[in-house]
Amino acid sequence: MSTATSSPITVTLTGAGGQIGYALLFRIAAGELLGPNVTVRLKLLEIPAGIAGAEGAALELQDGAFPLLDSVNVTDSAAAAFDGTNVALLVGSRPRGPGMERADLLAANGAIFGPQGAAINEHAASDIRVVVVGNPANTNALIAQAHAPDVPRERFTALTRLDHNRALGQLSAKLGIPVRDMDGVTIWGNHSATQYPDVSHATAGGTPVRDLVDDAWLANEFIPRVANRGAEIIEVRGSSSVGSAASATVDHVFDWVNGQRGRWTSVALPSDGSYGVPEGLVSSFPAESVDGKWRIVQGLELNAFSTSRIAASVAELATEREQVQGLGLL
Ligand code: NAX
Repeated sequence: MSTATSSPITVTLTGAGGQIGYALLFRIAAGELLGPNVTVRLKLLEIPAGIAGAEGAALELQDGAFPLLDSVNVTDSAAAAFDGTNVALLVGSRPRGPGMERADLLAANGAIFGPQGAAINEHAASDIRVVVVGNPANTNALIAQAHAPDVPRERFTALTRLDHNRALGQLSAKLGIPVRDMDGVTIWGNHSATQYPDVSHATAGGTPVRDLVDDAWLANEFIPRVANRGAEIIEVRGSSSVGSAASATVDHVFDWVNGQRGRWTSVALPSDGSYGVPEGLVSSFPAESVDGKWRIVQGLELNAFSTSRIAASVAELATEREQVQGLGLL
């Protein structure tokens, strides 16, 4: 039985009327996002077309009688939604429609994430932490961060924890070793098919993964499977990842706030220049949560294969940054 011990934390969820939002809400209300003793005020931001979905979810939250849930507010106003926010989960975004070019997609999402970043800058609590889930997640996070000049930039992150968890799942299935005995896996770069799932420093049951698998399996099966897992899920279940995406979002925030549970993870955050990634690009790195802050794991040696794979994904991020700069979104 949990006993609430803290004053409420304000969590804002955008896209709360959507699929991932629905899966996230019940885990947040159950105390899995922040911990079993933390009470939560939920603010749900939707566009007018999604308000009914968010309101329906709010009714169900009421019916869940969650002891840790203080209140639920549904709004289509970003200013109201981010007022006093401590944790922002930016899930709502504009999906790519038929015939839509990538530039159109970036522009449509810039129109969402720029104003949301500005509203966070103006209204959120001083300890605001942001995770962007809505795609293209890394560049959406970059846009939001650029519109929040008063917020330390490392408070803006994008989700690559799902890719990280997918990598752990694939390794576990291949080696017959539980995920809890894995360490040192990294997702580098963009949350896209160019991402680099890297096991060069990984161990499974204490043994280096490189001693347990061969190069061909890594290059031809593991890396493409992890990088394209989202498409595989769509093919098999007929719609995109929902429960696993919500679960990874919970993992990301829980570790950020409460500290690492033993091993490093993967987080997309504004580069400080580490590993040659141009400063400011929101790129995935190996990271540990220390005293409530993400710290990039330093000093890893990168072989030629890793270097070229990271460079390819980072080049894609740099192109996206140029495109949104060209559109006047930064
Ligand atoms: P849904 O289409 O089910 O839900 C999206 C919701 O966002 C809708 O209810 C919509 O009304 C709302 N929305 C749109 N614009 C908004 C705005 N300006 N403010 C507030 N709400 C807004 O999509 P869902 O399956 O929930 O996926 C959400 C996003 O997550 C998509 O962009 C998707 O591509 C992305 N994903 C990211 C992943 C990651 O690992 N980073 C993995 C899963 C997922 O693909």
